[in-house]
Order: sequence, then structure tokens, then C-alpha cells
Amino acid sequence: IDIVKAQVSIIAMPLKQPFSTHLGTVREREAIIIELWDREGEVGYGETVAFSSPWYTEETVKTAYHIQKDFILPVVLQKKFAHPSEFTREFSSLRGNPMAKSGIETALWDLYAKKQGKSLSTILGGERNEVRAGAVVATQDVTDALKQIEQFSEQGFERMKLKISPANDVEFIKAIRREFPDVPLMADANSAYTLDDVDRLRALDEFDLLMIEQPLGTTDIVEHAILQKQINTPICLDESITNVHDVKSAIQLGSCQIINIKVGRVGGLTNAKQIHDLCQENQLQVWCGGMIEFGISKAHNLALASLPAFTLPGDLSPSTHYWEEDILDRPIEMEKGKITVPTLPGIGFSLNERRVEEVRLHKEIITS
Ligand code: OSB
Ligand code: MG
Repeated sequence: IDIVKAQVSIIAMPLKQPFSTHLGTVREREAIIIELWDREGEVGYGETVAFSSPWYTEETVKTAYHIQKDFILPVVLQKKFAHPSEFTREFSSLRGNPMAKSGIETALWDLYAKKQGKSLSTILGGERNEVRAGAVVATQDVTDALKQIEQFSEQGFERMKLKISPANDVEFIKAIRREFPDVPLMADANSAYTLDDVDRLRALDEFDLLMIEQPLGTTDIVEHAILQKQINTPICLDESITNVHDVKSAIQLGSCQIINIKVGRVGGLTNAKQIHDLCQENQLQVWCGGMIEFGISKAHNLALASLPAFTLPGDLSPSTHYWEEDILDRPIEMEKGKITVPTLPGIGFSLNERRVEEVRLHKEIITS
């Protein structure tokens, strides 16, 4: 892989409806779209999923842009990579900033797969030709939540994820379970609890939740192990898992039974695949997490979620779920709760240039 030109686009689009958690509300989504061209004119696409503000992890669109422009792209435009997995090693001395790395690493994977004439799913070792979709009920209001679940069920989503916190848990879930006794339901706390809340969390055991995602601290591995011994609901880690080593620690300690793999959070597809393989060896279930993303990241997720240990429905949704119009040449569609894994070379999609132009705030071209 010999990259000679990079285009960095910052885009912004309003969500169809606000996405609300105990940490705040997202109404508009910014992202950095990366396009990398090699000497033969082949292009690879990546999406940087950092948010405008550091509410979910430390990175933001501005920090990611800085890291990409000043530290990653100058190297990528100088170096030749035999394989996209070399990226992770090359930037091992660039600490942290996983989403900045991922935005560029994923573009290298797309380009590499296209050069091989194979789908990204095939290149990664995917075995599934469709993946199971799941919806997130990102509201703190019961009436709203019931309406959304009704709608998502009709659309075919295979599981619903509620966003909970100590201010909105037992009564909230109880009201939803009353109306939907059989819907596959899980809860995501985004670190809203501490070990002082063990009784509260144990009270959730009666609602037959598939799992509770990230109840405790964003960097914690130890206390989740203590909590898991005291509740029946399986714990799933999200924020706490930033690399393969975190997964090893979680397995050793018994901190979770399930892991949410987000490509951006773990610094790219090489790490995501490594985490997948480790979970598979150790009988942990995994699913593909979402970042309220645009189509490029959605397409990378479809390829990743086609790997064998992705046995649970992910935060995977069609293009129209969050967007009036996505940025791809054609929308990602869901049928009966399943999304087809593309078989065309690379991620199997290209950009709708007209749409990108409409939503672009900033564009920069860098050459070698
Ligand atoms: O905690 O999983 C999370 C979205 C943004 C930031 C954090 C999280 C989420 C989601 C996924 O819940 C939403 C989606 O992309 O469908
Ligand atoms: Mg989460």
C-alpha cells in the first residue's frame, strides 16, 4: 500500500431525533471522513467516529483532526505498508487517540481489500453473509421509549437497548417490560453506577435483560468482577475495553461475559479482530457496538460483525435509522432485522459526492 494523497473532510448532519443518555443529548453529529488514494488511483474510505465533545471517551473531532493531520497522515504518506495490520505497530509509539488512528487504519483496510479484489468481510475472515441488527432507545422518557420500541419492533430490530442510570432504571424498565414481556431487552448504563449501587443493580435481575452494559467506571476492570459475582445479569464491557490487554485482564478477573467491540474505541480493525479472536478462544460472546455513525463506519462494522464470534445483535442499523440521507452511493438497508454483508470489493460502498458536499464543513488535501 503506497498512499500518495489523502483527503480529510469534516462533515456535520442533524440526527432525525435526539439521542439522549444520562451524560447528555446528541442532536447533531460531526465526523471526519478520510479518503486515501494509492499510486494507481485506488481509493480507501475511513470514518473517524469521535464526537464533537468528550462525553463518551476523551477524543473529540478536533483532537482527532490534529492527531491525524500532524502525526498520522505525514507518516502514512511517506511509508509503504505491505499489509494494513502494519499500521498498528507503526503507531504503537503514538499513545492513545484510538479513534484518530482508526479513522485512517480502516481506510487502509478498505483500500487493501479492494486491491485484492475481495470484500473486507472476506479479508478479515468473515463467515456470515448477514448480520443481526439492534436498536438503541436513547430517551429518558417512558412514553417516548414505549413508542420507540413499538416502532423498532415493527421494523424488525432483533433487540432493544435501553439507556439507564440511577435516576431512570427500575421503574423505567418495569414499565417497558409490562408492555413488552418478550422483547429481547438489554440496558446500557454508560458508567452511571458505583459499587454502592449493588442492590439497585441486583434489582434489575428480575427483568430478564440479555446483559447490562458498562455499569461501573469507564476505566474499571476490577470492580466489574466484584459486581458480576453479585448479580445474575451478564455484564458487557464497552468503555473499559480499549485494547487486547484490557480483554485479557477482564477474562482473568471475570469482569464480564460479553464484550462490545467498537472499531474506533479500540484503535482500528487490527485490534478489533485480535479482540474478537481472544474472545472466541475464551468463550466470550461479542457484538459490534455503534457510534451513531455514518455509512462508511457502518460498512466497516458490517464486515467486522460477519466474523464468527459476533453471535449477538449489534448496534447495527440501516442508513435511514439516524439520517434523512446518508453519505453513501446507496443506503444500507435492513430486512427482517438483518443487514446483508456486502460482497463487492472493500467495504462495498463509495461516497455520494453530492451528499458529502452538502454536509461538509471543511476539506483538506494532503499529498506525499
Ligand atoms: O455507549 O454504546 C454506547 C452511541 C454513542 C456513544 C456511546 C454509545 C452509543 C450507543 C450506540 O449506544 C448507538 C448506535 O450507534 O446505534
Ligand atoms: Mg455502551
